[in-house]
Amino acid sequence: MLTLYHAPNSRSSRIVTLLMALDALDRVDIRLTDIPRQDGSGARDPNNPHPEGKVPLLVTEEGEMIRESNAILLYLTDRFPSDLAPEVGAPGRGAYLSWLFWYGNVLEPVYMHRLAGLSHPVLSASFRGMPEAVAYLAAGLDGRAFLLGDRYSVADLLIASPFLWFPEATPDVPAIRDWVARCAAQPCIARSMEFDARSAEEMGLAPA
Ligand SMILES: N[C@@H](CCC(=O)N[C@@H](CS)C(=O)NCC(=O)O)C(=O)O
Repeated sequence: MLTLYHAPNSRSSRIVTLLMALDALDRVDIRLTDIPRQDGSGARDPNNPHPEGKVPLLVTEEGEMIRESNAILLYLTDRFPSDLAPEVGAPGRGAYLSWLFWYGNVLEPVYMHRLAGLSHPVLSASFRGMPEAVAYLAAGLDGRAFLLGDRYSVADLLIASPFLWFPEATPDVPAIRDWVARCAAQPCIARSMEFDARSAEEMGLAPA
């Protein structure tokens, strides 16, 4: 069985959301894991084999470790094919891969730079900035309900995730705000939040 190291209300919640959407929660052994949180609570869990003690971490039946949210999402959507992600060779696969990797390679760094109040010519030369990221996202949603077309996909699950955690960070662009609301309304989101609330209680963590 696959094993997922998961901390409630963290980046690994996105993997639980996918498992909910795939109805595949029973295909994965979910190990609830403590992590150091930005508010000073929590601590590294010695039972978590992630090289940096982070989550998410997926371990395959063969003992291979897969780290990084987008790599894990890709692995799981390839392993459990569904209408949430185009398979290799299917139309939309290129866009799917591009959005997954754009999230990790561009959106998250740019978002963190802004949160930290950082600006530097080296950063903007490599990543551009939030206005460019917002414009790219808005262009991607032009004439579409979701990033890959008229159907919710794992690209939406991942890229909308920071705006579901921090709604105040949602760009003030009607197409993006409406898309975030459509993503938030997916049943897998509510199911994943319920799972996290139960897991947090089980671990004795404060509610999110
Ligand atoms: N780029 C990684 C980031 C993973 C990450 O930073 N996870 C946080 C939880 S939101 C964590 O485990 N923090 C604990 C720590 O930094 O020790 C991914 O998306 O998987």
